[in-house]
Amino acid sequence: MALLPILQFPDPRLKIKASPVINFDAELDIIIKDMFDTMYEQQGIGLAATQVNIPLQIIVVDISTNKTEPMAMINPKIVTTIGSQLGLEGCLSFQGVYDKVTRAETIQVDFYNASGEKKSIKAHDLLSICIQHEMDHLEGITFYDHLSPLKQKRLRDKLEKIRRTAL
Ligand code: K1U
Ligand code: ZN
Repeated sequence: MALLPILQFPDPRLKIKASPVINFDAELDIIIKDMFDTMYEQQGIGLAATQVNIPLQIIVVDISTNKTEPMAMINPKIVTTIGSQLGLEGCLSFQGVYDKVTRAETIQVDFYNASGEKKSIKAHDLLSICIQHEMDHLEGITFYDHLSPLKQKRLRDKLEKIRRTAL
């Protein structure tokens, strides 16, 4: 089992736009396995390759309570969105802070699985929020970028306090 270090805000590498995966090979399988290990170890429900300093279009998600619904999505594309929802979000690159973000309620996502097969799913509620959050990471966007300047300042102050007391 390999645990990957997670980049922490405001690391500039979180702003890098990820490139499409071209080779569906053993190296990709290792990256995906390490990303799941890292996500589960951190009690996350999602992780984007950008967060572990791999600038490729790979996300992993599992919103189940007992780690039974792992899904790796390669080169994901949102093809349809319906409605909107306001949900509380966290991020493993912003440990200990949460805020509300407006996202599409339902999305249809086309992607490739680790074997290079084309797939499509419809996602609602938390799964929809999580996939949109992770796909944002691939564009170099974090949930912080969705907040107002005032909320961004409050979040930065809270992060600073958390990190200061953790030392
Ligand atoms: O991208 C990440 O850093 C993972 C992030 C995904 C996410 C959580 C909540 C809403 C949107 C996206 C996390 O998993 S942070 C951990 C967390 O806040 C959480 C864990 C379990 C259930 C709900 C939230
Ligand atoms: Zn995140």
